[in-house]
Amino acid sequence: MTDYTPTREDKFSFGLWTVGWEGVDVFGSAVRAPLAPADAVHKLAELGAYGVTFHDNDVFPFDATAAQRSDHVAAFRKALDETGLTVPMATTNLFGHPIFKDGGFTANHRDVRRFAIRKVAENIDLAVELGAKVYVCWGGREGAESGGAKDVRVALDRMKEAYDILGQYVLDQGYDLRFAVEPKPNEPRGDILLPTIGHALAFINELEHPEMVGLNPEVGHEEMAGVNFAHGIAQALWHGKLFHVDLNGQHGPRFDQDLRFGAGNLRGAFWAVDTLENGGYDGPRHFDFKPPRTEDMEGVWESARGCMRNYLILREKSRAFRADPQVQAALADSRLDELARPTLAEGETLASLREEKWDDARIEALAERGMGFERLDQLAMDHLLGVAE
Ligand SMILES: [Mn+2]
Repeated sequence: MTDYTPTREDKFSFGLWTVGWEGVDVFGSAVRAPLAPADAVHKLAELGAYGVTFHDNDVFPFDATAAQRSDHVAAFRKALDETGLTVPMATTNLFGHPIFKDGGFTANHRDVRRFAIRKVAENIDLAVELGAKVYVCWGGREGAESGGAKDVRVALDRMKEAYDILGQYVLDQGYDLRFAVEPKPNEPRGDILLPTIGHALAFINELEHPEMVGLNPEVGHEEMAGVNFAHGIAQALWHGKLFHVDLNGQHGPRFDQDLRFGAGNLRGAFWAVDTLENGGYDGPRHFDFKPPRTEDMEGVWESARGCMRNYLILREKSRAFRADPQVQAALADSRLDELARPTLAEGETLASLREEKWDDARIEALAERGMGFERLDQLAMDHLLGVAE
């Protein structure tokens, strides 16, 4: 049993916009004062995070002059230097300003698209300067509320064009930077393009440089679509495309709750941690959550602490689950070892498979055999609830 105190080796990172969220929502105004990026950096470092991430306009306002921008960046950089916090990822705000009301990369208005691509390129320069290795693209405004408003096939041409232009820019500059698409099904748009992990994976294959583009799946976004987050990131890992991950909490298909990690679907969170820890993911454990607007700053930091604490608790539970001899026996009884064996033996062909003799007794025996999944799942539940023997 550990005391669940995070260390930098745990690779926890937070977006400036998470702890800095003032609580403005669809129905209400700000409940908390603005938080200076430098103050967020210092506090996150104190809490045990190793990294901080940002949208361009988390660091400087949309309408900042060049001199103002440079002052804001200097203050942010000073805090990074003072704390040793890294910037593993950065992203662009292509959703806040009214110019992006119909999207950035896929806005029907061509001038808006040109402005959006330029804004991303400028922030890529800053991201690389600050050491980022992943550049996230969340297209929250890339979508529509009505059928005729967006020609989806043509919009995807424009989306591809944007990624191709920006990918070529990164190559030309010699930057060590990869892109990560963040899927979301809806909100703020009625329907967003690239709504799930699967849609995004298929899109990436159509790009000029698919090797430069992967995914930044978010727990809540996939669960809003009613799909299994752990399965989604497992498939992303299988494709070699899990470049980054956004951890938070969600209660099923409803508005985007952005709860602290571990709140909401706790069993889903357990399997997400189990998949990250055992699936070969080595990147940041990044929290993209919103401390509820009921909280003062004390509550904000409690919420941030809770994200890391819950991850560490679940990591410990996952390790204990995998190490438990009863679980190992149950996994074997559930034939997980057989799933790992290729269906054809070495050198075998479909013809030799078809030569195998089958009779009714053998078919019936296989049909009758239970899979033991309930036993296996209850063992997971016992570990999760802290009553495993
Ligand atoms: Mn996110």
